[in-house]
Amino acid sequence: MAQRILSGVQSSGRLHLGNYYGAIREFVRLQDEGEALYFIANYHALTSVRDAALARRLTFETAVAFLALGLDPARATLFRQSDVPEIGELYWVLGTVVPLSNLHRAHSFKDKVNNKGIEDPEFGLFAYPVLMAADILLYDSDVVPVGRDQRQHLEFARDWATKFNMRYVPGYDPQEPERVPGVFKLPSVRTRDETAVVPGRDGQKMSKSYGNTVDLFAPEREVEKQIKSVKTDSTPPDQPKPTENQPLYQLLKLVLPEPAFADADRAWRTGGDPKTNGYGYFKGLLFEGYRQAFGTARARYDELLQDPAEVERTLASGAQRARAFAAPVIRRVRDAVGL
Ligand code: AQP
Repeated sequence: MAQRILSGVQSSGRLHLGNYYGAIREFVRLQDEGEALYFIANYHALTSVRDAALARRLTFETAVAFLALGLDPARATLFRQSDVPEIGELYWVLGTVVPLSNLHRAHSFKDKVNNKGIEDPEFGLFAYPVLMAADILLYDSDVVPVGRDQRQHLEFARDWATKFNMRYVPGYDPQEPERVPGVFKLPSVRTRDETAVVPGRDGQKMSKSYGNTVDLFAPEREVEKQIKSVKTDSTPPDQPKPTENQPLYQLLKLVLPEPAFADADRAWRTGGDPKTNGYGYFKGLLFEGYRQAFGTARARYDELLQDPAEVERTLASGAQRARAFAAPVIRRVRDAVGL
């Protein structure tokens, strides 16, 4: 049977190169490898987006971005998280097996609270991994492709599914899950090492909430400005440049096609002509590479923005398919716990 692949992206802001190289590029590849389901995580986004009109617009733009970047609704299911109401029920039931100590250990919660200096974080942000585990388990997924930042959440989902199966399924043995099947299937995580963490302009993980992104669909002039502000060191133009911890170098490697990167790499590592080997020159190369890599997707994005009815039809039919996948799982859950 075809593997079921599931992943999502929050509609919490403009999508960026980290979302693309860390996740969406792989989503598009995987739509030919199995039964792929991708959702727009608009419930998750409510932890940071506090304006209804903005939340709606970002949900729509995230759907448009997925389609523009190559997701084909004939081959993959694209839906809005909030169009599958079963998710709320599973979130609650799953919460009854989640140890609080796990949530206290969640890196992404700690990073967000520290980076944003939040003094009194809300329950929604704290419980985010529980909703994410429900997202993963509700569709009987086999594989979940994500960036490295999400790996811990995936491990939580597997642990809680095991705990739930052991509590509610007599004879369930996590060492031999084929003998007595659990209520939940245990999905495996998939992360590509070379793009596990895409650096932002400041060298930290590129993230919508850190203000360090290079956006996929912002006006070109804005993207050019973002690229110009990528952090570099003070190595003089005619000197060989370091390759470690250099967001500009890492971004060039991701965005430029192989032969163009080989040339850039050579110029980066040798000193020489200050006109061609300064950081400004490499930023220009990155901007040109970006235009070439995303020109077609950006044009498609602009077209789709003009056709909200078509996007809505795609999301509605995606939700219908997703609910059909969720139905047997939620039935098993209700049976198991006595609802
Ligand atoms: N910098 C990154 N490098 C590699 N992968 C990344 N992803 C995000 N940033 C990077 C991957 O993109 C997918 C969708 O992410 P998300 O938007 O749902 O959540 P996120 O990881 O929290 O992304 P942001 O930009 O950091 O959003 P905010 O700031 O709103 O929390 C995931 O697979 C993620 O791994």
